[in-house]
Amino acid sequence: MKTLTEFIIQRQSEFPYASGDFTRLLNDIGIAAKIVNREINKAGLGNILGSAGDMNVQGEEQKKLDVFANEHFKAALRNGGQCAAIASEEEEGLIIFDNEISRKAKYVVAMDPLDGSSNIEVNVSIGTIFSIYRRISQDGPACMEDLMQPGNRQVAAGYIIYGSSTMLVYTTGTGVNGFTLDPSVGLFLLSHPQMRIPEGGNIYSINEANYIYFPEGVKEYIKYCQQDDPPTRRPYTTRYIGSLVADFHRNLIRGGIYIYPGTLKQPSGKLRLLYECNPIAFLAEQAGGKASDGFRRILDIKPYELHQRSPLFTGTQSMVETAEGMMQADAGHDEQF
Ligand code: P6P
Repeated sequence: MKTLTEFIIQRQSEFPYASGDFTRLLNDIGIAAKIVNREINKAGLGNILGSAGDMNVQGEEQKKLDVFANEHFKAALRNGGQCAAIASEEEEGLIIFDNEISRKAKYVVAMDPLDGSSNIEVNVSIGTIFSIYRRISQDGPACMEDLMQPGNRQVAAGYIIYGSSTMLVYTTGTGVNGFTLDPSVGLFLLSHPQMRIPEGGNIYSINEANYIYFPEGVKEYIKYCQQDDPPTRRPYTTRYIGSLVADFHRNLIRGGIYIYPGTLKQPSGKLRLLYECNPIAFLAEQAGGKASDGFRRILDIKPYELHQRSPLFTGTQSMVETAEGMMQADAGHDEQF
């Protein structure tokens, strides 16, 4: 089976930036992923579980593994020399690598070092999400402008899912490929070439506890999913892990829709555009699926700040379009919130 490095090098000729820098950048991410994976897999044995005793910029309790993952991805990207700056869920501001080598780096990275960390203590799959852009600024330190690019400017995006097995799934715009970590040799091996989201999915993923706060279009879509209509495989099955990477990965393989909509309490939703919605949207589209905020294509949204949030409807194209239709039909009739 082909290793991640062999795969990237073999396809390097397809990259307009085939200087080897991207290969090294993706490998840096792979190295950090293996280190984080090792800690996650034995989290119950050491002192790495539980709260770090601090809140992140989002006002969410930081877990020790959140901090561990953030530090290791930051170090791998800084030391690798291919990344000029990172935006991280665990960092309030832009982290600029202002050293001689990184100032000349071509890329910047937005990442969620450990998404779904509230699931760590209960041994449920969690993930790392990353999004890679070519910087806009020329030589010298990177700047905010480099991260304020719409998702359609991503050169690559992916995630690592730390589950029953550990996988790295990524795209550079020519399809989605999945690599499974063989811990016995410490290599990611190509196990899922050219992944495609199946049409005709019948799984919907949404936290229905927020039902009364949902916009009418979402309420309508949930009722649609629950109607008895065997020819369209309804009622659908509902699956909600509470870990975006795990819910998306299942839908990528089985087909389905994941929705985190805007609500009365959080009109822009909970998920962050830069390092959750954009990378997932790039993967969804590259696998033949779709991703929007219910109205606009996620990848066309121009960011205005690092941690801005966006509603997310993503997965099997026809399922997303049905949900969008209900959102848009209701949009003009009455206030959404
Ligand atoms: P809720 C995890 O905190 C996360 O950002 C996503 O991974 C997950 O899909 C979502 O939030 C879960 O949020 O409000 O349903 O617990």
